[in-house]
Amino acid sequence: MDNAKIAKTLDQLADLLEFTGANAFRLRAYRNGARNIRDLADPIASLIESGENLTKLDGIGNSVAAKCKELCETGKLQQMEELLEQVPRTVLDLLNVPKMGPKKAAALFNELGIENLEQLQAACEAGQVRELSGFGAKTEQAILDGIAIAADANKRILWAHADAIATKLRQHMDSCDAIAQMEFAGSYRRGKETVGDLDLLVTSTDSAAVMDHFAAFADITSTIVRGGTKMSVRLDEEFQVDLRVVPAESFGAALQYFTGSKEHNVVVRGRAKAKGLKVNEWGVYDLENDTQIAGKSESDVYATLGLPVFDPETRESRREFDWAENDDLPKLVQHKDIRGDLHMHTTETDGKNTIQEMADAARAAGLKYIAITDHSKRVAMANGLDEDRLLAQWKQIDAINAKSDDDFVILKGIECDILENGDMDLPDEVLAQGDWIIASLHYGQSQPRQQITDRIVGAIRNPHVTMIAHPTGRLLNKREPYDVDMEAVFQAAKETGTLLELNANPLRLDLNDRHLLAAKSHGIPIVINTDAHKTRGFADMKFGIKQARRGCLTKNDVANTKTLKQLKSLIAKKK
Ligand code: DGT
Ligand code: CA
Ligand code: CA
Ligand code: ZN
Repeated sequence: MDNAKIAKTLDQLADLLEFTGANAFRLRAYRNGARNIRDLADPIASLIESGENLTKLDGIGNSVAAKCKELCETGKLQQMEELLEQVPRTVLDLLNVPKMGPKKAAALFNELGIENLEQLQAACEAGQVRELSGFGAKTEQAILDGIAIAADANKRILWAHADAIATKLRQHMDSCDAIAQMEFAGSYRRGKETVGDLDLLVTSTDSAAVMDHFAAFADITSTIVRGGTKMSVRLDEEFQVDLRVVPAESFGAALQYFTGSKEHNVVVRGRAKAKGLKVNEWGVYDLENDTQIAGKSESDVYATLGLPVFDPETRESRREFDWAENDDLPKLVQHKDIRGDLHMHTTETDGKNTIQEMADAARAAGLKYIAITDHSKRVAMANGLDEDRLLAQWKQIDAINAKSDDDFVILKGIECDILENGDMDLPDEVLAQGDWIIASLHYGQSQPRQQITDRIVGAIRNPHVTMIAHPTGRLLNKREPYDVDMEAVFQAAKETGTLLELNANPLRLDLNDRHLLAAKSHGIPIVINTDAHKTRGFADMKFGIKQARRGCLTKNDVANTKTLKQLKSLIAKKK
């Protein structure tokens, strides 16, 4: 069992205990343990195997250690099974409603008997929720607004999560001798930010052997259907994987078809028809005599239709067919193009590593420059920096740069909060002394559209601000974006030469793909940043790259592919 699964189970245990009114101290211990286990570099399972005493780890006491051991040895928790007899599992869905803490959810369950999202919706609509103490009409409306996001969270998982599952499944399938070719298709291959299910395609002459091997994948908890060429299973009782076994002469056609998107395929089929051809998951056929003329490889299929092999990330029927028409397909940005990372935190605020450690890790990851951008003082929870501490940190960065013996450079930055009233959290004369000033919004996120827009546009008009971080504030499956007029943001960014971020954190991926495409058409440079809070956070860059490709960005559209010199001239253009 991997650390993410252990952490998730401990969190669920704490949540379930909350519904039964268990003591707060125990709950905190489980939740703390879960958080620490998520951050751990070593797999808990192998620590246990090598006889390590888990209580030596930060935030792990006796009770958490015992639960970890039980989970790794038996795959489940006895206590959890017992709790699930008292409290239905669906009550956990209530916790996916934004701003719904475990206390509120427990009150809904215990006082109104609400066990799932449908019942929650009905109770809100009947005005019962507002009658509970600590709720009120406003909370009731907020819950009602949030039910859709909670329902979605049940259906789709983050791309990063799907990627972890796909990687593990691929490893498992690699040892199946009956498989000739294998590829994941669907939204996962297209790099969509959330994935509904995984679609795995293989070629083989022995479908039964492939399915037997697939069925032995350890995370499968049930088989939905097994037929001659298709098998569907559920992992952990929630996530679905579809396996399709196809003959080699159809592999390309199946890959093209099942990669989608549906909208992209509608246009592809139209193309075929206009040429007197028919295309489906088995191949491309001549309509006149019904003979197959392509299907073995994806490039054959597209070539027969007079089309290029589109990067999967662009197959959404947005601009790709126009680009193909004009022979102007963008060459999408790649991970190896990235030269710097311009948003990260250190131990000075809520990060886990020092400036030096972040710099060393960035060097090791092949970067040429970084910006240290800790929080400003408004973010008190993260011990945000005031003027004095910030200026002291910048001095320290000067000293580290001075004694460095290569050309790696640390830029002096800050992630300065845009306050509720629109002011910047730090004075202009301080911001003027930095190299790289990020503005972002963490408070007052539910203000009305005009107010939020004014705050962000106001920050863009500040001559010292070089970039807006996570411009819409959304958290996938957790929180809707702020209500902001993005067209106004793009206009102001364009006029002033302000850069916009694509935050690579798999939970954010903010800007989204459509916004990136819009920013690109305005000529606004995008910066792909990890917002790393520890050295391992740099690994998130790959999620940002995927999203940038979804937004059809080229190397030239991305500011942190530039040399430091080019980047500095971009910063100098800020008005
Ligand atoms: P997901 O799983 O909801 O994240 O999104 P997809 O795109 O992976 O959708 P999925 O798994 O239902 O189907 C995979 C691909 O197969 C889809 O992108 C296009 C193709 N496909 C599936 N069903 C249909 C259909 O009824 N019509 C057409 N034209 N294509 C389909
Ligand atoms: Ca799918
Ligand atoms: Ca599917
Ligand atoms: Zn940040």
